[in-house]
Amino acid sequence: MVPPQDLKVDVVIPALNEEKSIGLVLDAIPKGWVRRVIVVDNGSTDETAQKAKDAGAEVIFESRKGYGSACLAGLAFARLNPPDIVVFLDADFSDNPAELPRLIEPILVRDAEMVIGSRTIGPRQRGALLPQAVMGNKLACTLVEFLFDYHFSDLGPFRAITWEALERMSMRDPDFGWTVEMQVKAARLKIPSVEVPVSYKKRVGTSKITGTVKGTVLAGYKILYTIFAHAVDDE
Ligand SMILES: Nc1nc2c(ncn2[C@@H]2O[C@H](COP(=O)(O)OP(=O)(O)OP(=O)(O)O)[C@@H](O)[C@H]2O)c(=O)[nH]1
Ligand SMILES: [Mg+2]
Repeated sequence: MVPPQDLKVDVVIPALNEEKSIGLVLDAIPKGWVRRVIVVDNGSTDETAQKAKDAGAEVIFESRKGYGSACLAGLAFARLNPPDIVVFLDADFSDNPAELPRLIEPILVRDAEMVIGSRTIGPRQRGALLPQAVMGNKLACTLVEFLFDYHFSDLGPFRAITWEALERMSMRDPDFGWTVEMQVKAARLKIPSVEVPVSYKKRVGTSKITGTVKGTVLAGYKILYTIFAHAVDDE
């Protein structure tokens, strides 16, 4: 498929000390599909920002720490000149950016407004998703299905969503609850969502979340908390 000429797709990439991988990620993004790539540097102490600039990305800085804070800063920047679709992507080269059109196509041809790249239904390199990530995802998706009646098989970071749907969500989680917040809000707002398989491989560089005990505990806690908080809040 060729992208429609007037389609505006912005990619938002939160990045914290990813100098080894950020260039690989940016080089692999299919340029014809994307208007601009916004890398949000969250206080990296390495060459992440310079590498991202060298590879042609717009780099913004966010001093409030956390994955969600970085995403929010990227969206605040995008809002000055909003796209039609936002794609979120991690900076560690676990996902394959070349698969980006796969995430956009259901929005163009199938009336989907949010498309989750699912790593559990896609081919993944052995050991790319650690056992704690597989189990945590399964538990979270089971709870979301039970409480909100929407089926997801993953909380994967590689995802596309229309600007309009994203604005309706009023996203706010500053850290690890970001991905599940978006999915729970999609369910509550009945935003048409689909999943497509994406491939996943071992990250380049050092893990900050599921590869560390602290990251796993904090992320697991925050994800479950986010699901239950939305379940009891019926505004
Ligand atoms: N902005 C920001 N980004 C972060 C933070 N922690 C992690 N990231 C980014 O979020 C993405 C995911 O972090 P990872 O360390 O890969 O976590 P993970 O995918 O659970 O773990 P791996 O299995 O090791 O890949 C990467 O692009 C990181 O650079 C943070 O505090 N702030
Ligand atoms: Mg990762």
